[in-house]
Amino acid sequence: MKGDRNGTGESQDAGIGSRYAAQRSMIFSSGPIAAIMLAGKTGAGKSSLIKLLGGRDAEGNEPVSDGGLESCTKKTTTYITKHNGRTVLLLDTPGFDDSAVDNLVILNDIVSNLYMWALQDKDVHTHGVLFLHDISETRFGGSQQKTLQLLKSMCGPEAMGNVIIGTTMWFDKGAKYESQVKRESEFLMKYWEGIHKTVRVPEGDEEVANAIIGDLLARPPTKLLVQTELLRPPHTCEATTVGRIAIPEGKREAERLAKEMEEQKEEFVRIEKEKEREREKERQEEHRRYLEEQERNRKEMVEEQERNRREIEERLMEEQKKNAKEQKEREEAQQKHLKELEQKQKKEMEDRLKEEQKKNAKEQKEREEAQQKHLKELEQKQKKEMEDRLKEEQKKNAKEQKEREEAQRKKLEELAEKQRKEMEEYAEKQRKKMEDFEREQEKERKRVEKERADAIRRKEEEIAEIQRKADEAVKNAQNESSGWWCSIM
Ligand SMILES: Nc1nc2c(ncn2[C@@H]2O[C@H](COP(=O)(O)OP(=O)(O)OP(=O)(O)O)[C@@H](O)[C@H]2O)c(=O)[nH]1
Ligand SMILES: [Mg+2]
Repeated sequence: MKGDRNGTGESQDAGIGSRYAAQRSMIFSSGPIAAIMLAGKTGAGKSSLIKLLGGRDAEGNEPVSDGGLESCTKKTTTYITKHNGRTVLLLDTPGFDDSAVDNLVILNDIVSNLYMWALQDKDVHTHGVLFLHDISETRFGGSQQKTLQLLKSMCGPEAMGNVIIGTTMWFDKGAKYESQVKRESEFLMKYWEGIHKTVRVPEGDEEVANAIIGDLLARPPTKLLVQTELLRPPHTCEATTVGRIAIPEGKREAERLAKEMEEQKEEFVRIEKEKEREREKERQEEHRRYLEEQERNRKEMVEEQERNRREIEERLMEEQKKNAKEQKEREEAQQKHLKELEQKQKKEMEDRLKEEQKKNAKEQKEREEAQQKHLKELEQKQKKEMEDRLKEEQKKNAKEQKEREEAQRKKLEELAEKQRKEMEEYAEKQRKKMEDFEREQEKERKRVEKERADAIRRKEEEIAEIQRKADEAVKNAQNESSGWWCSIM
């Protein structure tokens, strides 16, 4: 709406535009049509009434009404119906509530529809507003008052003559009905002035519903204040009376909500931190308890083990004592039994031994006799065999001896022959050697003789020389002594 400066509505957003175009093609085929807005708190019965009047949306769907606490109609929707052959647009609106932000959204939604009607002034004639009020509500609460305020500022004093208040949720009779009647007059006097009329609207009463529509259609078409304001520049909701009330409130509330959200967020973070600290503390405490528990358990376990150990030891000792006693008894019994057994066995053995001895002695005797006999036979046999074998052996040995001697003799002869030959060869060799030796001896002897002769000759020569020298010396000495002797003389 903000950008719609030419007042034609062409620049409305594509969603609204296409929706409107669809509606238009259906609606305007039968000339100008009447438009009525239904308003009121959530659950007042707006959608039910439109359904009762046969209203259908552009897709042919009837409105959805619900008895839940939650608001059923979330978006402003135009429904089309016929009244005495005339096409009527019924604008189903969501109920205002205590939230200014939500109200701003709802208002924007409603206002955009009203603006479209105003733009189609020639085709769409606004015939008024049917405001439904739940008369069973005992209090005229905040959202009721807000709804009233917004509706009044939307309609403006002039259009209030085209507003019908329809009261719903009537009880049939009784005290509750009476109190509803009382509330109805109070409510009318206190809050509404200048309206066309009030009507009681029993649930599902088609006649009353149609009568209301007929009544509004009979009124001259009007323009709600907000429509008039929107047709003037700047064509914005902010510039309308209702917008000036709702928008700052919405903004304030939005800011308040944002602030609240921020505070809540901070509070949440603080609480979370606090919780985390507490959780940490609890965890630590839990951990400490767990450790203590563990320690306790461990101690208990150790004690339990100690107890068990002692118990087992005691039981073991008792068991051992018992076993020792039983063992002793058993041993004594065994000893006794063994003794008896031994005596019995001894006696049996003795008896058996005696019998055995008797039997053995007899058998022994028999065996000895048989053995004697057998030995004798064996001896004789062996003796004979020995003699035969000896004879044979002697024969054999004599033969073998003879053969051996013969062989030895032959061997000796061969050996002697061989030795003789060897001796001869050896003697021959020795003889040759001797001859060689003698030849060598001869040679040596000759050489030695020669050497000796040479030596003798050399010696003789030496002796001759020495003789000669001695002679010469003697001669010299004689010569000298004769001279000396002569001198002495
Ligand atoms: N007892 C009783 N119930 C009614 C009357 N009118 C409507 N109802 C029931 O009230 C419930 C709510 O009705 P709706 O038509 O959905 O109310 P609304 O005003 O459209 O509600 P929102 O869409 O939430 O704004 C439904 O179950 C209706 O059947 C009435 O006059 N008396
Ligand atoms: Mg509804």
